[in-house]
Amino acid sequence: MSNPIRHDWRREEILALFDEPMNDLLFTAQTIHRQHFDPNEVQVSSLLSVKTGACPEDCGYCPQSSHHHTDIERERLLPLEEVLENARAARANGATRFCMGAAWRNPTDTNLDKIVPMIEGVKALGMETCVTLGMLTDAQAKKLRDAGLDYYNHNLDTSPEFYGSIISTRTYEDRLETLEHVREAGINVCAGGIIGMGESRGDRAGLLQALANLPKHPESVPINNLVQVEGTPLHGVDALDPLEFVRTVAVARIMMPRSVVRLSAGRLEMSDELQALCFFAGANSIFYGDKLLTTDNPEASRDRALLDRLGMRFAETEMSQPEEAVSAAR
Ligand code: SAM
Ligand code: DTB
Ligand code: SF4
Repeated sequence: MSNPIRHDWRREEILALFDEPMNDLLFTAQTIHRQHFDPNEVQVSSLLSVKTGACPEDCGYCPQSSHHHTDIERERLLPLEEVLENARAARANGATRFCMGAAWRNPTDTNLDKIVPMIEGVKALGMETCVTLGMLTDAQAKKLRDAGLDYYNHNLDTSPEFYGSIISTRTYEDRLETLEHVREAGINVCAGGIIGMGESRGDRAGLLQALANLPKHPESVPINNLVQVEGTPLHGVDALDPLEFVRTVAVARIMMPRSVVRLSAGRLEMSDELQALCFFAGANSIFYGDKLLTTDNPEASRDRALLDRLGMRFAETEMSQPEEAVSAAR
């Protein structure tokens, strides 16, 4: 059975998937998942905030925005050696990709000159590299490509309609433009969003529609469950039904069959059983290590124990395979 890679999803069809009985939805998602991936492998990335806090943007979910009053200790750009020490520790723990995040609206060219040696240094350790630095110009994306960057993370966060209720300092169009620059430069795209921000199911469908209808599906799609941080405007918003999170992962898997879907922020609050369901729904990547950017992630030992119980293992670097190769291997 083959399913085409589509870029013409309509909102009603996506909502119809969300509305399916859970067992039907999960069965379809897992069937598609198996056509493209080893179902027992998970890609592991570790995160490091290389520049924390004092961000001029007003993203309502984010503890690092200077518009909110949170307990974040602001930090200048970390020295190269400290970044590499963290990357070595992540590698020793089993991570294959190292993602560096900076609380910037956009990097200046001087900022970028300091990020380039970090990318080169992490690559020299034999790890894949990812950075998330805010908006990029065309020339900046090319500079990152020339440094050997493997992935650029830039999330659409939510549907175009809900976006303005969460962020006022930049537009959806701004986000799409950066994604275009990253794609044109030939860097792998990592783009996803956050759910549990008080959005409707229509908004969750709208986020997945915007991602899947990009000219090429992002290679990596992080689905974050909002981490509620005191002092941010979204602190106290009604928590999402966990099964709705599983549904969102399943619909993402069906719509973007070859993308690696990351069960991203918010795992600390999830039971092992809920995470197992997310893997069954088609999630095949996690952030691994005790910390995300500023908030906590499950301890590495808990994740290893969970994957062990599930009979799952860490993937080597390249996961996505052409359908023929997987079928031939069966
Ligand atoms: N400043 C850059 C940007 O916004 O693109 C890069 C860093 S930013 C912290 C990276 C992503 O983290 C955001 O796009 C958002 O999707 C996610 N994020 C931030 N705060 C979060 C939270 N409290 N819960 C879940 N995800 C969050
Ligand atoms: C993504 O989609 N989630 C990560 C990563 N990309 C950069 C960030 C999650 C941040 C959670 C809140 C924090 O730790 O500050
Ligand atoms: Fe700044 Fe990124 Fe946080 Fe928005 S999500 S406030 S851009 S660090």
